[in-house]
Amino acid sequence: MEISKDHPRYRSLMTREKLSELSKEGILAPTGLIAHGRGEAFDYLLGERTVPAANEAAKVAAAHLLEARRPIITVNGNAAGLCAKGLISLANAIPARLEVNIFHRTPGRIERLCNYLEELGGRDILGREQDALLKGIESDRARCSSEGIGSADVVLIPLEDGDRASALAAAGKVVLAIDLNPLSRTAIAADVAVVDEITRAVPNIERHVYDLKGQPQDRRFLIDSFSNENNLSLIKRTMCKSLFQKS
Ligand code: PTJ
Repeated sequence: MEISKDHPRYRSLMTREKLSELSKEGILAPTGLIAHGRGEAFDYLLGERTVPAANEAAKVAAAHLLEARRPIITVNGNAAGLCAKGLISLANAIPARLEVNIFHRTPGRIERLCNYLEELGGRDILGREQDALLKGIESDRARCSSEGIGSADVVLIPLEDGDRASALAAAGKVVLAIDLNPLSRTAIAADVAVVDEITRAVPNIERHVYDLKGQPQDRRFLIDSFSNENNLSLIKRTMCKSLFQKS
């Protein structure tokens, strides 16, 4: 479909077209399009920008990723479709491994996602072999890689569902979420929820990773003084304020 560059929602429309194509290719799950629409609605309430509370959470997420012994970044269809290159770049900066771990799971889709990341420069992608189980999850959605999520101490989960986020937290892992919905079970279960659009959040976390390298004291101070609950309250207040400004 032809979209004029002058259209005020050009970027959003182009992203939708891209996701629609990736859904036809089996990279994005069909319901990933619905999840994207929910995200857009919340982003509208944030003014489609990184608000100060989200930037603070991004900084703390970067601190955790640098403090981790075995950091892992999980990748699903939406995360890959929206931000594959950004996630690869972040993984290299930390460094961390990427693991394809999807909700709507078929062996073919896992393979397609791994190939997609590799074609874009991703290395040592985990997920093809899923030889560990995450406790507290019914069905094969519990499956993960023992080298990746299974043995990770810190897990960054962009756009994850609430069950898996809670199971990761119950397994004692530090859970860092990227989720535009501050009311979601994922955002609440996380140790750090970055309530920001993934294509802004990921390069922002990477920027903080570079800033915090060689600063272990700053990292620990950031981690110790952060409250996810307080941060989510700030985000919700920002959203409410924007609702009243727009009316
Ligand atoms: O590829 P799969 O099979 O793993 O499926 C991926 C989806 C996203 C479909 C699956 O994990 C799912 O159903 O997720 P949920 O439970 O709908 O949660 C997705 C969350 O991501 C929602 O809270 C959305 O608000 C949020 N979200 C959507 N788009 C963005 C986003 N957060 C940040 N940036 C976005 N662009």
